[in-house]
Amino acid sequence: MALLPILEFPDARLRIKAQPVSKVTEETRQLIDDMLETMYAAPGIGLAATQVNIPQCVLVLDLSEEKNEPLVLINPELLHREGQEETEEGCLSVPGVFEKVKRAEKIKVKALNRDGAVQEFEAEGLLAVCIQHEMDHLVGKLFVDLLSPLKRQLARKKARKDQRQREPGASPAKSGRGL
Ligand code: GNR
Ligand code: NI
Repeated sequence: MALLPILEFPDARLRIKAQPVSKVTEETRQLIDDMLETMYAAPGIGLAATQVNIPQCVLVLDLSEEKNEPLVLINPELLHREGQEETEEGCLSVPGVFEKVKRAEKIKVKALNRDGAVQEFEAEGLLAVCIQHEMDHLVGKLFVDLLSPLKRQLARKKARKDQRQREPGASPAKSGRGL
């Protein structure tokens, strides 16, 4: 098992469209185990392979309190979506930014599991939100892309500012209002 570095906005590699997994192998399962470890350590409730610089259609989730109910989706497809809900989202690749995003309230998903078997199920609430958020990562989309231009701009500025503060010296902070 290994902790994988998580790419952060505005890294261009977050925009790469992931390729479907042609065959679920031991290598895929190794990636899944590393992704789960990375997600739990972050900590987060979901992680897409794109975020760890592996452009393959693989995502992991765990919304349980005990962090012992991992969900693995390989080559996920949305078969159905209905309703709309607004939830405050965050993203491990956009640290420090939390904004409300509108998504389908209920979805039906088809995907392979870690054994390569087809699974089909319905999801709603935070699980549905999270699956849609992770599937967006697989097509190079971030939740900040769904915000109004003004909020997206603010998110971009905040991300830059936070990055400067975490890596002092890399790019000196501007004076004034920090924009
Ligand atoms: O940990 C995460 N929490 C979260 C909260 C609300 C909506 C989506 C998410 S996903 C996020 C982890 C992440 O960035 N996955 O891509
Ligand atoms: Ni994310």
